[in-house]
Amino acid sequence: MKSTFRIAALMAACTNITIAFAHGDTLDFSVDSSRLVTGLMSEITGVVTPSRVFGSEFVWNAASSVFRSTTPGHSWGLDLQSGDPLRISLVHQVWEYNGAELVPTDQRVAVSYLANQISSASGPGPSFDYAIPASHYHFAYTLPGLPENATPSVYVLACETTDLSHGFGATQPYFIVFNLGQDETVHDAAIDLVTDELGSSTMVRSSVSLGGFTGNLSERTVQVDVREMGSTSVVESHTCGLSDEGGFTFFTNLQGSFDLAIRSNTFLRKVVRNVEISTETVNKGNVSLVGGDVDGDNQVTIFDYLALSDAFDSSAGDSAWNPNADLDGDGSVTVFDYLILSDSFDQQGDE
Ligand SMILES: [Ca+2]
Ligand SMILES: [Ca+2]
Repeated sequence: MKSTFRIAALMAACTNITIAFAHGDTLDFSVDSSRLVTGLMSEITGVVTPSRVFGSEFVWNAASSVFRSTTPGHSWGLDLQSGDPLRISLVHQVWEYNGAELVPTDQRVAVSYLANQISSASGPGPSFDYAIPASHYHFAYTLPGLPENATPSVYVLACETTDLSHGFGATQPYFIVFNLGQDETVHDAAIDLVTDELGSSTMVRSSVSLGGFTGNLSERTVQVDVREMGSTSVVESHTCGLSDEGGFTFFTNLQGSFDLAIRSNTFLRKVVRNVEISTETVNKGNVSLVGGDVDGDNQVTIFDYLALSDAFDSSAGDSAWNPNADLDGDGSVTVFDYLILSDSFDQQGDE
């Protein structure tokens, strides 16, 4: 682990050193091997330790009736300076720590800075650009929709910061572990788990096109099985929420070459072969999936026709309703769903 002594930058970054001491440790951006890297800077000693995991606390803000946090603060090293443009992106759905594991949750975390405001989503996507200000700065994080008596919990936000002016590579994804009223021992356990599972992980980024589907992609998931190359043996499985555009990400500590088997409900499986996973973010581009598999056996046959016929003309709430027959996702089973099925009739998904 490389540590950097950064007291000079700390002094320059803080207008009043006694205020800085009242802060938690800060999220520091520096440059290593031509890429932006994140570190944890002690505001007591100025020492920067490379890190991709940061702790923070949500506190009820009575004025705005919302849980709010303004830590970690941000600092930066000598390769960056005030005025330089950066982009913060939220790269995954928020996780909740249930005391044993990280579970994707519908709870969103909103991030704001000056006039910028974004909220995490069901998949990757939201981002804003900003210029590094003249001094140490803070984003505000809030938990929209949670009341003051909300159940204590721990939430994890995945972020990526991109340099827009020097051509430095983007940071590896980094993770902020927010405590909402939980005992600090639980918060610490969550930080340890995030450090173990995500703190040195590789992000795999891809997207799907769902043939004929016209509904809301952000309400859907894909299952990605990471397989041994040339085999159907599954090494790891991920259920990934989609962005509005079909984007998804997952994090893995695997390294080497693997096949990715990608599947979504009523769509045939597609295997993307020979995907090299290293320590760098992997971009796999778009994968097109073929729809029409009402009964989920990974082929489109007469049985899918029969199941669709049984549900024909039904909508949610009707006795004949079968959501899997609503292939285009418009909320009812119509001739348009038949057309999707006809187009892919007799096809089967990859094994
Ligand atoms: Ca089928
Ligand atoms: Ca439909």
